[in-house]
Amino acid sequence: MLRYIVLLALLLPFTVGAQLKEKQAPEGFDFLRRGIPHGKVDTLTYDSGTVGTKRTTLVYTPPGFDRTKKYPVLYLLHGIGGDEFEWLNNGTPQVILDNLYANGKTEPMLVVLPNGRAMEDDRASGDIFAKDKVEAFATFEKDLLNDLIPFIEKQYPVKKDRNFRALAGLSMGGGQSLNFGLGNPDTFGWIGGFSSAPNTKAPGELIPEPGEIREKLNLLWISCGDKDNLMYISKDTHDYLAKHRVPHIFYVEPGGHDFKVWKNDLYMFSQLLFKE
Ligand code: FER
Repeated sequence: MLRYIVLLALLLPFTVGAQLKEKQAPEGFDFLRRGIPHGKVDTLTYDSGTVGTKRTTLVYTPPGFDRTKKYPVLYLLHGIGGDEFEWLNNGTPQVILDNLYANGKTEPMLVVLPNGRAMEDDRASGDIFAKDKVEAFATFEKDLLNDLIPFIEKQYPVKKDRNFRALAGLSMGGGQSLNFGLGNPDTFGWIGGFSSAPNTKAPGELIPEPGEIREKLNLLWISCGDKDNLMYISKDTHDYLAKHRVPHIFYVEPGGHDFKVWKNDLYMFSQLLFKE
């Protein structure tokens, strides 16, 4: 019995809810509100040495964006059926974040919405599960680290430090965030996998050195809808992290593999970013 109580005490800080003030986003969190300051979405193209093309990225700047200040950055990644417009069209992150700022609930940050399919034709057309297209999601690690981040840091007044850089995404983008984030803990301090897909590395490969991750990370967030067929990926990752006592949040919410869940994730996750 004592053994179980000790185990529970050890696991408690790492599991759902401990750090979360709210269980879910309240009604209206994603409604466009008049009479509050709004952020802005820019469309930019950057030269990708990785792909050898010019690639498009969207960048949300927060309400009252001031070029004399320096901001933290969240890189927010799409899924297998999406592109750089997926979050904007289906997840309205600009509305969710404007509302959070208006309520004083989140730190001002830039949100970069890249295209995570790093290949010449990066549209989500044809067979989106084709081998070359799936591989392009892995190639994006180089594009992100060597092309996109340096570009963003030249174009915008941002804090160039792991403590002010977050990486999160949905499904394929969740797998990318866990793979690239945990593989580059000196680059990203805040990592979120929403309903992470089978591109997620196996736990032992993802976190070969739990001690390093335990020391370095500011936040590791893993979430999934309780009716999502891909739950086993998040659950296996969570189990491994718990076993190796790596602090993280495992947030299970009602829902499937869809934007209702991912909007809620963004609402919850973004409030934790860049805070003590
Ligand atoms: C798979 C199932 C789902 C897979 C990818 C996904 C690469 C991605 C889903 C998404 O991004 O929504 O077997 O293999």
